Amino acid sequence: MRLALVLGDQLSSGLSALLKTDKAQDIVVMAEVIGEAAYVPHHPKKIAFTFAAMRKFAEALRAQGWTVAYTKLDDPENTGSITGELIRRAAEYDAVGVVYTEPGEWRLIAALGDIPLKSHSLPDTRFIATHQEFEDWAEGRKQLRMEYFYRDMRRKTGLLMDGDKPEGGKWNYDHDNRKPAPDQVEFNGPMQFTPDETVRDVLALVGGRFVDNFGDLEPFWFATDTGQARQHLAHWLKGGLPKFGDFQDAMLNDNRFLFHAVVGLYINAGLLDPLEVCQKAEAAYRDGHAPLNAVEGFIRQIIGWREYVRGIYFREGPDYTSRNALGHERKLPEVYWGAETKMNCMAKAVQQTKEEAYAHHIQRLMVTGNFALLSGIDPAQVHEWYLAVYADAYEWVEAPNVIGMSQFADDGIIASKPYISSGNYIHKMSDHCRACAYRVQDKVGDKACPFNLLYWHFLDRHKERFRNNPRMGNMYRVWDRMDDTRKETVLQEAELFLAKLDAGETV
Ligand code: FAD
Ligand code: DLZ
Ligand code: SF4
Repeated sequence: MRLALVLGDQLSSGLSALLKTDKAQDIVVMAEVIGEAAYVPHHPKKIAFTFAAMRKFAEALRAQGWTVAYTKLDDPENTGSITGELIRRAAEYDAVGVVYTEPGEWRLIAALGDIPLKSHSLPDTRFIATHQEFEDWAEGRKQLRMEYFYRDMRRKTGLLMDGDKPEGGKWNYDHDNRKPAPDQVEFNGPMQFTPDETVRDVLALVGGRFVDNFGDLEPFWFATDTGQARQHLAHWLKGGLPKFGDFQDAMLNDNRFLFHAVVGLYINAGLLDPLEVCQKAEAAYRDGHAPLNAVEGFIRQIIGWREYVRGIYFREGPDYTSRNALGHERKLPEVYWGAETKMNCMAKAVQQTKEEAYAHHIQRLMVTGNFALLSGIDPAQVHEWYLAVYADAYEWVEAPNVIGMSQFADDGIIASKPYISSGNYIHKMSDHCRACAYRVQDKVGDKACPFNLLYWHFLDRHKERFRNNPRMGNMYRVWDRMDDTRKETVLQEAELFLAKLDAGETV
């Protein structure tokens, strides 16, 4: 008899550890443990989602005939760690060893590798590309650009293919996407579920144990099993997908989700299969329900970006999260933990993060990420924040997005130039600036938008590194043409702003 480990983000009936064990004799081990719940201060909604989905998945396995040894967080025998639980259960059941699917984090891979039990690690087959396929693709390339990898994934899955050609003649329809914020959003957002008994039990547990963590536990409306997640997906495919592409990058004061799918948490936890999600989106295109730019854009996020960042995480190795190519050392400001700020875009993104454990891609990249990069915040602290606060955050997907794409701390493995912008970009894509104490038009002075000041400060302090980057030439030409007195004022005001930030003053 062997143990089959199922982690909190492995809640898929087709998990390799389940396929390679036998429900007639092997025992599934699942455990809510403080080691996983507290290695970063996860958002209470994320912890509740994980535990509720784990409990329901355990029930579903039992209904299929599995024996599940499930440990609840407050069980008196709980040893507090995944490895501790495996050792305890191995002794209890006299197991000869443990079978597990590779975890999505180097920390757990190392811990399981050291376990004093006969153990067998299996590949996580819930992804489209294997590690070897990504390695083969990356081998010998000077630059690992997502676009080319994505095309291979299109060919491999057959999604949006017309024979061996891309549907519609182009691989990528981003050109038609990225419109500024719409006046009206006809979609009423993600499907919301009333907590059932399992969820209510978990809410009581999490509410009692994680009161000090950043984030609101309630209202809690996430789907917590595959059936609900599929209902949520169907609701979005009908109402959200058709406009997904157009307004993918837009932000609005009074609409947190716009046309986004809010499926990351369900796919990453295993409740939805990424291929199934993409096939359903493709069917919406083939049925004439959604346009190609929307469907291609959505599918690219999943079989392109999602697979690509995973490839990078595993290729780059365990030290990836401690990279700091730009030498940024500033402490993460309290603004990220909800301290008052006059910057409306930051206030909106952080408040929404606190209430929903969710922000969409552009809020993460061009508001909170942009601000951290421009301000020179230590990327390891930025990484921990993102890992903690989003319900969809697991290291394999979060770290490449934060360390690589957002903070350029990997020295350009993922991004060919830093994702930085002045306030102008936020102004163009949102209505945030209209309701802000700062003035986005002001480049200097009392009311100058901090993003405007910090943008030049960043370019100036990193000029040796970026001046010759072909994609940044224009930015430096504008800076070079500015007269010296103006440049000095900009830099002094940026310094003053950063000093206030460091001193914990309201900025
Ligand atoms: P949609 O906008 O509706 O997109 C659909 C799906 O595409 C997502 O659910 C996701 O599965 C996939 N996807 C889109 N962009 C990416 C991407 N860059 N990398 C990987 N998958 C992508 N995504 C996570 O799943 N977990 C994270 O911890 C995470 N951290 C991020 C941190 C930063 C700084 C940035 C810039 C992006 C991060 N992303 C992360 C990617 C993206 O922001 C989220 O996947 C997305 O916002 C989730 O919301 P959604 O389901 O509504 O996505
Ligand atoms: C995120 C999370 C949390 C909060 N709690 C648990 C837990 O108690 N037990 C568990 O098996 N998994 C949990 N997870 C998910 C793991 O942290 C995740 O499997 C690893 O980070 C690898 O991706
Ligand atoms: Fe953000 Fe600047 Fe616009 Fe204010 S003015 S919302 S700080 S971009």
